[in-house]
Amino acid sequence: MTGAGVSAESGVPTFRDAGGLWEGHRIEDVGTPEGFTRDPLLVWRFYNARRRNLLDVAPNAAHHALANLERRCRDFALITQNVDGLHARAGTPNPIELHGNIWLNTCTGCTHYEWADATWRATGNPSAASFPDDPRCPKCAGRLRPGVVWFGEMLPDWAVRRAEQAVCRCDVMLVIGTSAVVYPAAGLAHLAAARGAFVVEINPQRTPLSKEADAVLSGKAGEIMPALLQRVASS
Ligand code: BV8
Ligand code: ZN
Repeated sequence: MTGAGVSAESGVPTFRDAGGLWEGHRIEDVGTPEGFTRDPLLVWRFYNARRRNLLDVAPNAAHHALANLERRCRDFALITQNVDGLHARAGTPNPIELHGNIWLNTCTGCTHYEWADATWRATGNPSAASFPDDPRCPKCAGRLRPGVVWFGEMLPDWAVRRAEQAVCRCDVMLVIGTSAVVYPAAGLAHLAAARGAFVVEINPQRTPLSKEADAVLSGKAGEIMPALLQRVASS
């Protein structure tokens, strides 16, 4: 399971590190449905700024090592709290995106949804991506919102179910680059431990999970994951 730290070496700001995404913004204003209802243009400015930043970043060695590890493992699941889509761009076939995807737009008035970077995917030209500040639904003209999970919102059922099945059957769970404070995602590591998995935390900082993990590898994901892959490949 990964958090924002796995994308830090790609140049994507984390949330709670110094200079992180939440600085300059109150979570209540840009990370909740109430904030979106109160000021949708502010929220769209926040998400469009993140989308623009993502045009200039690429998956890093940690994303690639995880995609490579999956190809070597008989039974592997990649769970992420991240919405940046970098695991998929690194070749992970079916990332379990617990908190949605920043490139998804969903309609507040009907079931319509669309990929905001569809033109980019079609043309391979990132600058073709558009960033309207108040996008509307082509079906009902309702306001579109970013297809992410905000605080106080339920996570997608399919994602929680797949994630729980994976952590209940795994022998080893790597918890990479997360401050382990946001639930229910953070609870997955505790569930894995309770089911007897060997839980490894990979993070330069200690977190509330550190004392429960079976092993803590202190360092950057972009350095530790390739080394771990090397060890697995040679064993
Ligand atoms: C829910 C949106 C049921 C997408 C995010 C009171 C009222 C209502 C709810 C609650 C409440 N009290 C608690 C809750 C539950 C709440 C919660 O957990 N709150 C916490 C903060 C106390 N959770 C929810 O609301 C969830 N829904 O519970 O629904 C419900 C419904 C109603 C009422 C009650 C319950 C929804 C949670 C999802 C929220 N959406 N983001 C987006 O814009 O991205 S959360 C946001 O934080 C991101 O998704 C992010 O993924 C997530 C966790 O952050 P991290 O990924 O860990 O990132 P962070 O910056 O924190 O840490 C980075 C780490 O990386 C650090 O440890 C750093 O050391 C490390 N690092 C840095 N560089 C590197 C590195 N590691 C490795 N290598 C490096 N190079
Ligand atoms: Zn609609």
